[in-house]
Amino acid sequence: MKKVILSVAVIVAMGLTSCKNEAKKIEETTTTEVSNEIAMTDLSFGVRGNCGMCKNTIEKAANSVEGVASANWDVDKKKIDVSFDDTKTDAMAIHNAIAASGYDTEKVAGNEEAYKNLPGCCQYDHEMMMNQSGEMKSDVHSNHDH
Ligand SMILES: [Cu+2]
Repeated sequence: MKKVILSVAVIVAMGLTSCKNEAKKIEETTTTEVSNEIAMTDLSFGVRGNCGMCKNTIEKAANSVEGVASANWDVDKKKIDVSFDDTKTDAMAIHNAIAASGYDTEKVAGNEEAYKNLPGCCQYDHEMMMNQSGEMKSDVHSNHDH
């Protein structure tokens, strides 16, 4: 009789253990899936510029860097949002590419020669504030993104 009780206890214990193991396995699988997603680094920094033509030049420069997935410069905020693969490039490479096209970033001053070759309307003020809130704009064109 004692033996029967003991074996029942063993079976129950085994059952509990296997349940626990299964739960743990599911948890591990989920974690692995998350870390397997392609890791894109999102970066925002200030870039000076005036208009839509500047936007094209700045974004083209950023996109020319290998590993950059997307670049979006905001004319009101004087700020760029870049998404890139950090196994292929880094933040400084993007700053340098934009500066080489003639535009000042937070970290790198724009190339002078390239700046002089920009269309007149694009020759932005070197004292311009970067990373603006976008609320104090005096321009009639409003860019509704909400
Ligand atoms: Cu411009």
